[in-house]
Amino acid sequence: MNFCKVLSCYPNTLSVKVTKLQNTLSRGYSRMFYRLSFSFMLMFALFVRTEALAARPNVLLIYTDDQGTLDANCYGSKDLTTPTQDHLAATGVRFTQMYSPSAICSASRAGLLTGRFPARAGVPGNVSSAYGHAGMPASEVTIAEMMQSAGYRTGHVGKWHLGYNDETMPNAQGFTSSFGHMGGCIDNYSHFFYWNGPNRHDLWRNGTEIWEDGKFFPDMMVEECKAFIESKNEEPFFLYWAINVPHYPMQGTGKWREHYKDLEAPRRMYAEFVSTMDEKVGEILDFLEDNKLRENTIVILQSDHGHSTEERAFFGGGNAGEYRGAKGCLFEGGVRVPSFISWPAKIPQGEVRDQMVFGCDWFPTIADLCEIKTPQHHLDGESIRSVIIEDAVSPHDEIFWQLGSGNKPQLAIRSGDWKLLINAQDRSSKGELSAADRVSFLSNMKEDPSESKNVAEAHPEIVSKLIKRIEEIRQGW
Ligand SMILES: [Ca+2]
Repeated sequence: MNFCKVLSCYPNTLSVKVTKLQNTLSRGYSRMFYRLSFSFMLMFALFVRTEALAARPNVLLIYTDDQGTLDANCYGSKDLTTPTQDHLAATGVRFTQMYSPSAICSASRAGLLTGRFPARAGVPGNVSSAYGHAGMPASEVTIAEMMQSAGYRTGHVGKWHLGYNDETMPNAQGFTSSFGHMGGCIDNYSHFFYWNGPNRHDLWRNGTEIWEDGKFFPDMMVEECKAFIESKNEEPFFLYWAINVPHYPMQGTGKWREHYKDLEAPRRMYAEFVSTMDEKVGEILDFLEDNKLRENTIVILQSDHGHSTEERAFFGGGNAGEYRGAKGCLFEGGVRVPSFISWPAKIPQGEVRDQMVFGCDWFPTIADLCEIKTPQHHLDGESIRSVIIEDAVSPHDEIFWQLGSGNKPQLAIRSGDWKLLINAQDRSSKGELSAADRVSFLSNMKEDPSESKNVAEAHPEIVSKLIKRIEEIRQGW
């Protein structure tokens, strides 16, 4: 939290100004006149502060979990029912080329919350889901710390998966309020970790374990979001809703099981949970509307990476269309994600952006939209405010990924139309990868967006150039 001291904090600046005024007045005026003047100035200062804060937009950042590249109606999945996401698209801007910071949960969240490449933020892979283990270093400055320093109240609801000890849980990373699970996934009714043994309960409020046996976690998150939003509604809020859906276990509600009963498995189970998620998000948008907060609330919804093809996800169910890859790999289906921003008061509605943008961009973009200073250290994201509002060119002609650590992390770089993968994996099984393909896989995204053919051998000079660029980027950490 050293960053708080560095940032100019609006309330502190005011109190210094009032103290200076008090000293000046006390030298020249009678005691009573001074008291009246000081009271007036204090009231004026408080009025100015309240007005300034009231005019600032709220921010609701929704991070869905394992939602596939095209898994909303407005992205072309005709078999899904997703009215909330379609409404976000109609009342805001939808991206067709938004890349997630990584293809797995923890790393993607680290990139989102710090605005830095996950490996630079110390989280190239997944962190532990066991109590007592550290996650993202406490020294990293999160978006919540930035917002908090600027006078926002900050809340976390849902999944964390960025550290499971006192130093790295949400309350230590800038969130005044936190409710949810600390590990990678839970059963939505018992709130026990759902991956491997030993079986353990994982539900927390502000660093204390709580028990709410049998309650459906998505419903609880909705209630928590509402309670947070209305708790002190005279102050602007930053709410990070890391909704743990449609991540396995896929526990859609009865309404959606009935709705999709004729769809084939595993698409059926996945669709049930996507629509459950869409419905829960809709409940919060309605709540904002009912409380007259929708107009001046920046709502962002994005998936943390592509859909899962793990056994726990019935080996698939998500839809990446023509794109190769899925969760856990750096082909397009692992990192190209559905993404929306809606802010009816200030940004265009019903528009689509095809520019190449990146999940790390949300940190500086939110700062830019809320007129807040970003920290002094290096960010890898860039503000995409002008992309959103003016349809300007992307600030990026290059994006980099590192997934995992050690001798053979998966690496990828997109540079213009070229994309190179090193130590490539394909979790979607769309075609075979030869030994040479795994070493280096080059595609031209304009000519072959499905990354079906490795053209590394035909373009050795491009491969060398991109490998050199990857080495330069990685020298920074
Ligand atoms: Ca995920």
